[in-house]
Amino acid sequence: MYTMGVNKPIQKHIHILGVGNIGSFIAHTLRALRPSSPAITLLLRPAAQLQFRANDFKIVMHDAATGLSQQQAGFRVPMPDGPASSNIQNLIVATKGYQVREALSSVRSRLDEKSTVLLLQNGVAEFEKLFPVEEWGVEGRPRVLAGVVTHGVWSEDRFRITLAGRGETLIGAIDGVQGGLTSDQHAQREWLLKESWLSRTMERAGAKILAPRELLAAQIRKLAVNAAINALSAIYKVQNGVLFETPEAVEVMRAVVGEVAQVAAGLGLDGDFSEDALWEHVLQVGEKVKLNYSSMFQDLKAKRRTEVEEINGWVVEKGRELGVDTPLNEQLMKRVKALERQ
Ligand code: KPL
Repeated sequence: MYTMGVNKPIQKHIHILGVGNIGSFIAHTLRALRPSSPAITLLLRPAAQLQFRANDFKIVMHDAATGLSQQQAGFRVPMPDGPASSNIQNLIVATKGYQVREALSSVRSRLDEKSTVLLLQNGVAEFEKLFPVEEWGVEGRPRVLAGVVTHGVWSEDRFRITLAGRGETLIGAIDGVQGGLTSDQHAQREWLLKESWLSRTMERAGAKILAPRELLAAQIRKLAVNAAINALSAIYKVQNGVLFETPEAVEVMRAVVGEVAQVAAGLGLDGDFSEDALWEHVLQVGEKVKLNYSSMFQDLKAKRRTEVEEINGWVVEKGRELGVDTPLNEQLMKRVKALERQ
């Protein structure tokens, strides 16, 4: 721990941007850390601040496996007249994938090369797209990690979440779809994973740290899960588990995963990305989150834009680049987009 003056410890600080289901879950987990939990500021919009106030400034989590509910308090929220421009040391971005750039812009002046940012979206985060040199300069870009979250979390009300299935959080350094970090970048990212306070704190909170090359592989496995489950569960308005009990849905999901496998084959990943291996992974995660309502189901229900473009749409786009046909992913994307418009 860093110290200031004689004995006065400076509490390390994490800001969280995007406090929906996953953001609330991560904030709750970090706040519950013992013997010491970090200071956490939730960067909430004014309307959300009112909702947070109505919830007594607490995040309540009901764990469906144990039947227990736990509440965490002591979160900070930005003061209307506070030092909004102070530097952010550690930022977790848990917004939807399509909101990340805007979210980062909103705190742009508070981030610099000494800040560490952890991105927690569905889909595949691409460093150069999110932190373009024209906007950030080569030197000014923060250190960036990305995480893959397979916990099943849903909510009836804001800041009151249900952990319907405990999955895992995997954290790694972004290597880009083309891969190929320089050895300098590699060393820097190895350092980030092993030494950075944020990744060590996330590790204390149960996250697993991946070697740099493993992140993209984990993202693609998760993408197979989301591509198979999310759109169908949203279209048919069912819990994740219902899909696995319905033979027609299983057939479609398997074929969707087959398309992801073909795209993955073109990405030159380490490991087994055959249709069988990816399907096995989808079955394993599907079992853990069978009682959950997928994020896409929840988004459509709440009339929010979904992440279908970042999930099935990403498969279609990469497929085009690689010359792989992905008609089922395209069809699912179109159907969800049509439902979004209704
Ligand atoms: O990531 C998810 C999501 O809903 O977005 C799963 C793992 C499918 C849990 O519902």
